[in-house]
Amino acid sequence: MPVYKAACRGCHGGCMYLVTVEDGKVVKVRPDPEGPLNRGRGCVKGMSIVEQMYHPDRLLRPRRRIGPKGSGKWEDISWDEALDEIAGRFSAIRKESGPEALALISGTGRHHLSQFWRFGNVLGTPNATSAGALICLGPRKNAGEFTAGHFAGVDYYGETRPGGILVWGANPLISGADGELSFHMADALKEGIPLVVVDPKPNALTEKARLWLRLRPGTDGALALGILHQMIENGWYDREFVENYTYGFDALRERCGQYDLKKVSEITRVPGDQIVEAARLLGRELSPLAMEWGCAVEQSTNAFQTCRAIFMIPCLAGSYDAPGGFVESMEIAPTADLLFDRLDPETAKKGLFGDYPINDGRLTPKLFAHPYLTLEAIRTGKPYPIRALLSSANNTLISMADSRHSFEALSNLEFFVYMDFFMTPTAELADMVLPAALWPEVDSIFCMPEFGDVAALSMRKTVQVGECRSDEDVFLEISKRMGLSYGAETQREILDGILKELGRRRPEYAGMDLETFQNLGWIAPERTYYNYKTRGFDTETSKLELYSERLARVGADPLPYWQEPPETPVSAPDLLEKYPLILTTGSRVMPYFISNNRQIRSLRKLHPFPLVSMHPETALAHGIREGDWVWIETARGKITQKAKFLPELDKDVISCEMGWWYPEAGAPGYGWEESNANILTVGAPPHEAEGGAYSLRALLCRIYPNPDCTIEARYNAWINT
Ligand SMILES: Nc1nc2c(c(=O)[nH]1)N[C@H]1C(S)=C(S)[C@@H](COP(=O)(O)OP(=O)(O)OC[C@H]3O[C@@H](n4cnc5c(=O)[nH]c(N)nc54)[C@H](O)[C@@H]3O)O[C@H]1N2
Ligand SMILES: Nc1nc2c(c(=O)[nH]1)N[C@H]1C(S)=C(S)[C@@H](COP(=O)(O)OP(=O)(O)OC[C@H]3O[C@@H](n4cnc5c(=O)[nH]c(N)nc54)[C@H](O)[C@@H]3O)O[C@H]1N2
Ligand code: SF4
Ligand SMILES: [Mo]
Repeated sequence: MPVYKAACRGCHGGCMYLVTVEDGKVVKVRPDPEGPLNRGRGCVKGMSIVEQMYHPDRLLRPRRRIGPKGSGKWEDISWDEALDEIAGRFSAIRKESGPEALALISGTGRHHLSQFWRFGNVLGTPNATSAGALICLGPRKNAGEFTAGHFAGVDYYGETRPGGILVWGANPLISGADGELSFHMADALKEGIPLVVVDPKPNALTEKARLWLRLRPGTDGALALGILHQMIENGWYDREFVENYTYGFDALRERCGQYDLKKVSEITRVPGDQIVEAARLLGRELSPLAMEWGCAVEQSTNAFQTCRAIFMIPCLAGSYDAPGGFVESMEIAPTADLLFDRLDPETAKKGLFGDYPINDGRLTPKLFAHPYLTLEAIRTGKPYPIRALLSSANNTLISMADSRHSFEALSNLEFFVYMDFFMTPTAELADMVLPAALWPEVDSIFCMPEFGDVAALSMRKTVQVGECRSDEDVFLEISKRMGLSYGAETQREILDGILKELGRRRPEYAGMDLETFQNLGWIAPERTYYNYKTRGFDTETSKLELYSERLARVGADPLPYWQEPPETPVSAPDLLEKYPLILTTGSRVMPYFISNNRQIRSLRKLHPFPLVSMHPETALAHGIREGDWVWIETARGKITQKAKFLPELDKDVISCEMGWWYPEAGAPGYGWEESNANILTVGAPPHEAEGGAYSLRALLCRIYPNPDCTIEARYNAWINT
């Protein structure tokens, strides 16, 4: 029986698997003991791939809606029919209303994301957007690029082990890889590598941490500046590094002076002595210092500047690109060419970017339409109508802020094409649904340029399931049928181009063809450290830019600053009487990836219901016992989740899960309004000034019991069928 090496993409990815195929079907998968990142380890998501691939509800062929929108009535059609209709309607809209009347939406980083942006440029529309990006990884990555010229990650792989890890607004034991794979954090814990954790909520890491800073949600920027202030004033930083390799230290020092201990402690609720201790540990004692940070710091109206401040902590400690430290991204393999030059400059100006310099081309070459503003244009026809939308890998109703707003917008589309593995509540609003290939069904080259990447891995098409196709293949086909050049005739050409560029960057792999790469399964070049010492930083000043002239030139603050989020006890005291509690949403759980996998029974059994965490005294004061279903209500609406007690949580902080819908509730709604955190959130301005991020981690809410909830009964009737 053939056994193939293939990279799993059940999360952001990185585990190599051995995939056994029998009679054209995948029959078994097991983590590859030699996988360079996972070394024989895997998680429940990866291990459930056979169940996912052959699930009876899997979409296997394209379908077209036959009833009214949202009626749940569909007919199967052929790919030819589907692609011709899409190409025909897109071409007509493009001709009548301009390419900007076509929009694209995606989500977090999947295998086809670079080609998603490429497809937007090929169509000639600047209105390509994502429900992730500007509240996930974008701000962290931009902070890295605007400060050091590159992003950085933890060096778990070299001979020197980290001397300490700062874990900020992330729970990598569960959410890896959003940084490195979770196994590495588990190993670090076992080895006793000391951690400093910044999180309002207790978890397995806060329990073991040398220091846990339990801050008020949404105050990360103030805490980071407060820690930097203590590091600088107490001399707990690497003087040699600062003198030789940084730009703007005195200006940063002056800015940090505004964040004295008393003020920061008041804002964040972290006791002053803990802020000082954190600065000492991070700046001096725990060396080399590595850092895992998460999207919690980005889902805020202060995202980018908070990320800049946090990024500077391991840098000032002298641990940037140090063995065992916070190491520069190796950028081993390029992604597919985004073909920016295809976008007509006049059309590009019409993009729905908002007045945000990170998105509108003033600060980076990559254009990024704002997801809320794009949905708002779809909803209202202003500033101009968006007539068609193609959604690839984004369950908008669940993951985008303000779900009811998304519902109104998507219901208003003239032509909506949606691509996924399964039907979802968002799919039910579409006119056409396309079946997407899962990871063992796609050929691709994968490397995590965003993280402390150490390998390029092979994604491998091992079998064909139904008529499922990869998203990138569909982008190429639509382009061809519209008479637009995709810059390649086949996906193979694009992969060959990537290998060619890889060989240019790493001459030891020059001339390698796809078959060789796929048989090897991966390549893992050696890391070199302290690259800045030989070639300077990849910034305009060749230094690490604490002060950024680039930001100053577009009128953005050249130094990090902090601002209170728009809906907190401090900024919206008038709401407190009705909504006295602080709500943060998110908190990943192991079996799911955002809104995926709720229909995979083996996974669902591991975590059948969404949990809302609260202090026991707060619960009791509201008549709630542990395990009760609870209403969580904000000024936007209410949802229900099951109560979990956490005595170490602040009494006025509530934390609920995101990503919930109920496949067992059936079409067309699948219970999308019942437990979906984004019923509670806000996508409308005020946004973050630099990139337009919005707050998902600091809102005001109230809670009360929901004694009549039928979600469990419905689940029990379904789970063993
Ligand atoms: N198993 C699994 N893995 C995943 C995902 C998944 O859904 N499931 N999702 C992937 C994606 S897209 C991403 S972005 C990452 C996300 O992974 P993480 O960044 O780890 O995100 P969360 O687990 O949502 O939240 C992390 C921590 O932030 C804390 N937090 C909440 N509010 C605040 C705050 O205001 N400040 C601070 N400092 N902390 C706060 C929460 O208590 C939680 O412990 O995970 C990726 N990996
Ligand atoms: N309230 C709140 N909202 C959040 C967050 C939060 O913490 N709190 N987190 C945010 C973050 S960090 C992110 S990144 C976004 C993520 O948002 P998204 O990445 O858009 O996640 P989902 O909405 O789960 O949409 C993913 C859909 O794509 C499908 N899919 C997966 N892989 C593929 C593929 O290869 N091809 C196709 N066609 N479909 C695929 C899945 O089956 C699923 O239905 O959500 C954000 N929303
Ligand atoms: S951690 Fe991610 S890449 Fe590894 S097995 Fe799980 S889902 Fe797959
Ligand atoms: Mo994300």
